[in-house]
Amino acid sequence: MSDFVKSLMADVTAKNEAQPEFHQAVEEVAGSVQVVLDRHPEYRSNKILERIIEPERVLMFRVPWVNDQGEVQINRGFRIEMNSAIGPYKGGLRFHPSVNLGILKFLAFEQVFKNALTTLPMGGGKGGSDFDPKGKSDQEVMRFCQSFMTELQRHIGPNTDVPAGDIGVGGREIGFLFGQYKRLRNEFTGVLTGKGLNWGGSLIRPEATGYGAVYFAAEMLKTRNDSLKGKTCLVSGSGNVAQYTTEKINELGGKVITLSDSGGYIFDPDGIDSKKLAWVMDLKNVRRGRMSEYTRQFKSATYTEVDRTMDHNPLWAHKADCAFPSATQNEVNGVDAKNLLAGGVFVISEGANMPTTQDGVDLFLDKGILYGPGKAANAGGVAVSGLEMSQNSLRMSWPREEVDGHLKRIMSDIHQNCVETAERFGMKGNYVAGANIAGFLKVADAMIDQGVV
Ligand code: NDP
Ligand code: 2IT
Repeated sequence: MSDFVKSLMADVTAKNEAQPEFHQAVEEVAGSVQVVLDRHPEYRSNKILERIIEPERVLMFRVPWVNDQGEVQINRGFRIEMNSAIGPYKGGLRFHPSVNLGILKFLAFEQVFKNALTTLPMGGGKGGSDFDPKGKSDQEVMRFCQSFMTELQRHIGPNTDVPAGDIGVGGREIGFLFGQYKRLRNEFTGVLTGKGLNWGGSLIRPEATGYGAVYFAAEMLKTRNDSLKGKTCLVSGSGNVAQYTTEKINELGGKVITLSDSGGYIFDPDGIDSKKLAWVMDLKNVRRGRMSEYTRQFKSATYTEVDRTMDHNPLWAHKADCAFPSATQNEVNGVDAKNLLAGGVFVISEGANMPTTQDGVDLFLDKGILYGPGKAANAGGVAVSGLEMSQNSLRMSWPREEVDGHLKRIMSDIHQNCVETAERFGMKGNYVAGANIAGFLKVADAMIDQGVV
């Protein structure tokens, strides 16, 4: 680590106590952009990186609501408005009991660079709550969403800050949040993305993150004159991103042999084909059940429960060609990374945000495999959110093929930008450096143009 990064990290850790995920995300970007700062002293004298790591605004608020038993519940709500240099704050909302300030700051920080890579005019933000939607009735989720939006609405707007979904926030939650915003503000605007199709949503938005992560993998494979056809793939998670990752891999001729949730994972050596995937989608999106039920339905599969005493996740130890971590942060550690390499995996496209720990990332880069970091590989979701905003502004909706065409082109442009930028800064084939530097340059130049704000 250089002296600059060391002293920056000493400041970051002192000022942002107990936020290990935020420290981790900052350290990775700082390590990548060091070479840029050396070549461009104006970024250093303008304290660009020091400004980027300080959110423009952090909102934290009480979310009181009443459960079905009539008891008062209190959750904590957040919105991190990280950076608006290139457009309105944009990024998802996460509802999960693990949510805290540090996790949302890491996500908002990553979002700034990701959104810059999409080629669309979006700043970075993230928000959410420690509310756990699991086991709650639709009525409870609605009351929670209404209370959450009652405070959030005063801070957001279609030209200010445009939230969307993330873990625990899908179509149902976006509907309840949008309804309350409209009621309180008396305006029908594109203030959220991921909306229903008949009230301002965009075709392909539900599919976009997963499809995009697979398009990104296909682009990486293309650099080696290869494709996804016939490739065996490991996918983690079983939510929005994992589902559409699986759908697109199947479409392109690959085979998915794993899926998971926080309880455990299933291994299905016959592959999770479109019929099995339809069953998983019903299980997760309609019945809101657990992956453990899969083996009762499909005898070809085995289920392994999560064992927190293990130093690795056995999902990543299966033999395969490609891996798509699509559940959550730090789900692939150094031991998992070793296991992936030992099992033959040479393509990793991250659907989740920061799913790999730094020692894992270092190992992948060391071995020179095709490693697409989340902020590039999963940018398709927010990119189509940007297209939803455009359609809302035009008061139009584009056909499926048109949005999918834009998504494909954007993923290919992001890939190209990562490749060229890494090469320009002497790190050929390093998509981490490429993504971090390309995202940084766009935001840094906009910040310089706009003065010290
Ligand atoms: P969902 O809520 O739809 O699904 C999340 C999945 O991950 C579930 O299977 C869930 O299991 C599992 N999971 C969540 N937290 C944990 C945990 N702590 N340990 C183990 N498993 C966990 O979320 P998404 O699919 O939308 O998001 C998945 C990842 O993709 C996240 O990292 C998110 O930030 C990222 N992402 C999402 C985008 C989007 O458009 N939705 C865009 C870009 C990135 P369980 O049901 O048991 O909780
Ligand atoms: O992490 C992400 O990029 C998302 N959760 C999607 C954000 C968005 O605004 O669509």
